[in-house]
Amino acid sequence: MVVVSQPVLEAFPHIKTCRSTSNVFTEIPVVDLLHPDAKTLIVEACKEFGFFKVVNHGVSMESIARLEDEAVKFFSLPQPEKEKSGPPNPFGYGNKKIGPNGDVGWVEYLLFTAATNGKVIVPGISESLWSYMDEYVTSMRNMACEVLEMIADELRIGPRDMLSRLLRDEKSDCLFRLNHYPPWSDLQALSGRNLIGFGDHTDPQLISIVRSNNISGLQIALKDGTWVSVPADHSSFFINVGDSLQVLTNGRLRSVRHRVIAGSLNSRVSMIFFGGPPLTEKIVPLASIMERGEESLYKEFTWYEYKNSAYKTRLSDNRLGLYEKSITSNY
Ligand SMILES: O=C(O)CCC(=O)C(=O)O
Repeated sequence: MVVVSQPVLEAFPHIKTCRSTSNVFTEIPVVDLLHPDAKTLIVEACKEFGFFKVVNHGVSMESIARLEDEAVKFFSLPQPEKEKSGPPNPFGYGNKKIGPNGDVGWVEYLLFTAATNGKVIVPGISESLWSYMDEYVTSMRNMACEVLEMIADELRIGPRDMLSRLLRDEKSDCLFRLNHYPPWSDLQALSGRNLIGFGDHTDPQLISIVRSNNISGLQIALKDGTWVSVPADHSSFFINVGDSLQVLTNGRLRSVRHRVIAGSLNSRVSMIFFGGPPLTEKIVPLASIMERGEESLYKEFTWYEYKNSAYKTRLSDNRLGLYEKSITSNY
């Protein structure tokens, strides 16, 4: 267990707290990937919440557990050992500081590229962690592509691989992240408030797949802005729609704002695959989705431009706002 003390929090006074919410997301859409109605349920969930849970996914619990064990081993190393894998520039180990613009959270993490054409070596990562990660990332890319193909089918937007090709491309810009939220029970000063592990944000990519151990903490914002807690389920995956998929579907699918609350008593370990397109890809509403006379809600940009502009903002900024035209969506 990682023991934290009051001076640690004082050294990071910008770590935010929030009021506890008693709203549990009980109506979370659950999609059985093998069910004949899966694609319809996925699209409904992406329109309403930008978020759903996947079961019957075919990823073996053994491969997930192996990776989780290696991640726990890494995060249990003495701090100076972990620091040898950092700072994240952008890949590697980070502690409390998230990104370059002053965001902090009660989290430590490892960030890797998940490109199909080779990896960026991070020092201090064991052979077994690399190999379990490779295996896991391959399963996640396949799952993300399967979901994107179901979306393309259901929305009738041309060839099935219209969206998934962006993640299969050898220049795709996918990422993989391991997060560890240490317990903070000895921080008495919080007096009933919750500590933010990962501040609220939307993911800039097309799609993200989150899996965690059985400790809750993930929350999403509903359309009306209410925050709801997602009950943990270590054997399932949670899928988020990202900003790029919202743009490609001209607002039909909703990029979901989410955050993580760090638990006071138990460590949370999560693993997230972020499906991003090649840097040169234009992120504009697909011609095949637009109805007659429908206008794009967004100004044109490439993934490279969007990624760079997102990198200059704070987590909670409305990054897509810069690219929105002043037209109201019908969806
Ligand atoms: O740790 C999690 O469950 C989600 C974290 C997250 O949203 C992120 O890393 O972008």
